[in-house]
Amino acid sequence: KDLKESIKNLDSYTHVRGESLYVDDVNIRQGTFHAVVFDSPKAHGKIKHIDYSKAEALEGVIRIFTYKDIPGKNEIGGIIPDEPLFAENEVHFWGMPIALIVAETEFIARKARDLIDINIEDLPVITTAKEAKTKGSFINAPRSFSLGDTENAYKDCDFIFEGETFSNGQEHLYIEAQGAYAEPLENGNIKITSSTQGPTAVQKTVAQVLGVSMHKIEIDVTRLGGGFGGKEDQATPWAVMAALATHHLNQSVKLILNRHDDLRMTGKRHPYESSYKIGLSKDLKILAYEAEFLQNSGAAADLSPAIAERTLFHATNSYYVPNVTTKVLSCKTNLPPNTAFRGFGGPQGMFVIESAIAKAASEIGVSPRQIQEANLLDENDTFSYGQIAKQVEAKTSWNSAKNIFNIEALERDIENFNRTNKAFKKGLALMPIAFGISFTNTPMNHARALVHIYLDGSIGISTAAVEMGQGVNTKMMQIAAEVFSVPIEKTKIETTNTTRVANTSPSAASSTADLNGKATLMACNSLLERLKKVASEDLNAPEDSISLKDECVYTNGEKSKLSWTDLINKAMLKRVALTENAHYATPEIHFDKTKEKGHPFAYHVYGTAIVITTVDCTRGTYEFDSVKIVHDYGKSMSKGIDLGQVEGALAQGIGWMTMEEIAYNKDGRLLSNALSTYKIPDLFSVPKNVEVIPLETKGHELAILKSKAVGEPPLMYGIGAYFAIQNAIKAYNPNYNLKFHAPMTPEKVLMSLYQN
Ligand code: LUZ
Ligand code: MOS
Repeated sequence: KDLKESIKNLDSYTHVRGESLYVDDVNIRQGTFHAVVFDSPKAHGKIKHIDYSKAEALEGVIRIFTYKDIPGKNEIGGIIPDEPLFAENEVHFWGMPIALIVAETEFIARKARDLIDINIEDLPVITTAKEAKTKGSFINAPRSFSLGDTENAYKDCDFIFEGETFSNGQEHLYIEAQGAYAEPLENGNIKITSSTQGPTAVQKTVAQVLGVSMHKIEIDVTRLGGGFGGKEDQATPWAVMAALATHHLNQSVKLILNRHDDLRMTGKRHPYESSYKIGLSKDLKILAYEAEFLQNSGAAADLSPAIAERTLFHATNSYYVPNVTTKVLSCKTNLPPNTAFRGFGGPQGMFVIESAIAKAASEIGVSPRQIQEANLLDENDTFSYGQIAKQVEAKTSWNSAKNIFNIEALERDIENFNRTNKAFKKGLALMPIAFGISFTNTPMNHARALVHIYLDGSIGISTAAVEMGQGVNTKMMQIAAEVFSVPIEKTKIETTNTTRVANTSPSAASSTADLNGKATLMACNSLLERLKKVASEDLNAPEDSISLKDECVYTNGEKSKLSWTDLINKAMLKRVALTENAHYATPEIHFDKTKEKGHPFAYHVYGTAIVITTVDCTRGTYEFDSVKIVHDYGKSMSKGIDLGQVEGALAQGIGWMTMEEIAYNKDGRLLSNALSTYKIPDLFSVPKNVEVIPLETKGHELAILKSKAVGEPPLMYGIGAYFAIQNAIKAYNPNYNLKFHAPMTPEKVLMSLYQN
């Protein structure tokens, strides 16, 4: 049996039985307290007065903690130290934590929250990036990438177009809200169960806020009910608050946000306001491209500077443009600090160049697909950041998609449909992607694995990987099962715990399986070498003749008398170590921020999607008939899991581009604050038909078992949905003036259909 073909996400067994453990399922110890966060009811202002007395007097309230109770630093910022755990004298966004109410029950803590009186003197509220730019309100200095010479290149262009785009934020909507459970151990040590993608960030920040050493703080993660980037940085504050209360009360404290609190207090995908200038030759080559990206960073840096950087990395998507100037400004506003979200700034960058191409195509009077096709990356082309493109699959995936799905026939069918239908119009768009794999911050690209073989031959594996539904645990088990040739049931993934694997990077950047998988592979291979030596001595056969197969030792391909468990027993008797710890750091990558040049990515993931939509021109509603994809998995090590990642990312990308609409009012209050006002794709709105064909390639050496990273790249296929709808609108209304303002909600579609 081939595990690559047949393996399922092994978490599904406990999921469907309702037995999977999340933070809220931790067995809480007797006497555990429950906490609720008191947050700012204003987006910007000076705190004049807070009266906690009525809340404190409520029966069952244990204590209310504020910044005054912090023994260490009131600072949780990761990249830039600009974010307090609790507001001191000013509030900077609606939902900013001010205090933690600890009570005997969550219900009491919530009741107490309503009894707090706060008086805030209003300060001016900035909600948009443009406004922040006008007022000079920034997180940090702008970043800029350049290749060639755009100024000169425009002189050679036959066509030049300029325009503006907007893409809105996106709510992560992990099914499991943010939360943590802190318990006191002896000697002031604290163990925290956290729903985090980054256990080390939590450990480090707890230590910093409590003013204790990291070794006193243990973080444990079984799995998350989704993360999508929302728990890369923003799982931290809740864990820190729970730990702070535990530190003072010497009692366990549980803090789980409810959906309303989570939506209001946490940051989202960054909205971007951008402008572009694109120059093309008569034969549709993009000769020059300029873009300025205004990132709405929110009230603190969080991961914004890294996200801004990735926008620049992906500003030209899968196209080769010889002359590029891009600039990104992280604009400080009074929204909750926006944060990592699947794609990490890449999708925002790609939307702009796709908009520029759509605009150019419409003005020149060609199909956008002709411009896309004329500019796809080739082997040895240079990205604007200096990396030379290798093993490029831009054209292969594009041509495969066109051929396999017969693009001419699809386009003909749509033309026929549109000619014969008045009330419904169809639209089609192609969406090629190229996404760089690695943390763009080179030092983060490392991981470790700790592998034990127990004396009965079963195997326990600890890594830095956090399971969040992406199936990484299954992939890690597959690696061990394959190296030792034992059934996957003989392997187990332990919880992600900072005492077993320390100083870890978050599970993010699509890199978790690559980094932790390579470390696991190294650890398993070291153990295998050791075991081969034991077998060689025992069987009196040369080491290089030994192999393992189906739980047996083979010599020169002949089955020996030694079984896998016999071999482990022999190793024990010979006092051979059956534990190994391995460290992996991605080779070859580097980046020089002073020059903004380097080779930041281990490799790129490519693919092409064809998105087909039908718009109801009476109502403005739309459906997606089909999405047809040729995707570059490399050599997928877990076909079912990887297909699931593509399908899920696609739905999420389509949601971002079409129906998910975050709204703040001008006072900075979140209006889309419930699932009645914020819609994500459900079973009825995902594409009716999704076909994903793997591109045949040889895979990449830096990908785990040549199986390329799959978490984020397919989200960007969803960008095609915007342009497919736009093409359907054009088919109905020749007066429609192209606008690039995502999401393309039914309301906007309706307005566009009847614009004249
Ligand atoms: N997180 C991060 C990420 O810290 N650095 C990255 O480059 C990244 N890329 C994608 C998603 N998360
Ligand atoms: Mo991320 S957007 O936490 O990979």
